[in-house]
Amino acid sequence: MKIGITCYPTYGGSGIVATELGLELANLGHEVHFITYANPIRLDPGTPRIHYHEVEVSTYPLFQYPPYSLALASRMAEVAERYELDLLHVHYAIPHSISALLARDMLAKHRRLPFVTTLHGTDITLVGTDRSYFPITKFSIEQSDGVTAVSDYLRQRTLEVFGVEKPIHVILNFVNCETYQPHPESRRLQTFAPGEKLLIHISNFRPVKRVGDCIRILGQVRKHAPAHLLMVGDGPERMPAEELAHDLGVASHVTFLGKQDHVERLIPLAHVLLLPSELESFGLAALEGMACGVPPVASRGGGLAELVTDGVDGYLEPVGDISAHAARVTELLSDDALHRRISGGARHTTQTRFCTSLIIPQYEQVYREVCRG
Ligand code: GMT
Repeated sequence: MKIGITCYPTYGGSGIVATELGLELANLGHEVHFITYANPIRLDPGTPRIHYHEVEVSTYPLFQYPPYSLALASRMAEVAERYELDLLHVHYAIPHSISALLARDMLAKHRRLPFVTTLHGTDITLVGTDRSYFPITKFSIEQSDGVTAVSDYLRQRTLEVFGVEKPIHVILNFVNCETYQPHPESRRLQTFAPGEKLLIHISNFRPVKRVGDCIRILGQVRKHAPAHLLMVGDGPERMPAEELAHDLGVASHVTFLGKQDHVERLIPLAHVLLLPSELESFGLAALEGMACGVPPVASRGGGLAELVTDGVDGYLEPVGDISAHAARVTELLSDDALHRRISGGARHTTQTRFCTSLIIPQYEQVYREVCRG
């Protein structure tokens, strides 16, 4: 098939899922056209059957807000026509779904161009419920030819919040089990903090991630076990987290690495992955950790419970309960047998439920259905 993919090409989970999906589809022989305002971060432009079309948004003094959604819709229609795309697949409803709807209508006289919307989380739980976007998000879901959600939790929330009657397919996120692998030797030889065990947190440092909790957890863990925390990513909560590390006297035990392209090289160095978010519709970072045999200690609730089985392949604790999170991390750092068991469980869960080969065919099936009409 010839598939157009649109996503936020930044360090968010939805952009990463969209990019990895495009790469896997190209690997399976499909022709994939990314239509985005910048090259997605994990996309190697030299990959066979991958094409990249930039959306240029020109400004004009009249525009206080340049109309990106319209520029995107024009580009989608143009690329679809020129390359004879079979469908568009947009990731994150706002505004991609509306742009796809416009592109579909623009071409309606000449060709059929169905579109699939994948809901990722904050497009429903935060932004979509904002009054300014609620009606148009609901409309875009109803108008999509196919809708998928990355967890059953997100599917339920969408049905509750928007009251839509559209069937929503749950297609869980996936990870490439060859790229994301354990490396016990590199863990032993890590040079960030020789002799100490590493904790890792990866996110876009938005308030929903509760990055300050990672620092507080480290503070408590260090009372019982030598540990060093790698903070990967960047965003509005980074500075407050750096200040908190100073205030709690643990600044020399935290390394802020900023945005990193190859997290698959960093994660295997760690013993535990911290994800104390307020809410995750899925929690892709936890899955990437599990694939590398790095057990997540994460917040209970949302979609994380569809991924992590408490005490089997990671731990789930109440949001904001620093002592509970810290106690689990301390156990994993101090008890090698326990760590081996949970780490093995994490890798096993990934291989049996979340590897690309298990998930990508589910997207292909949705594509076939919407193309049949
Ligand atoms: O977590 C973010 O702020 C980024 C956001 C996105 O859309 O880029 O992530 C969402 O999508 C990811 C990929 O499907 C999920 O793993 C994350 O759980 C979800 N984030 C939230 O629900 C907060």
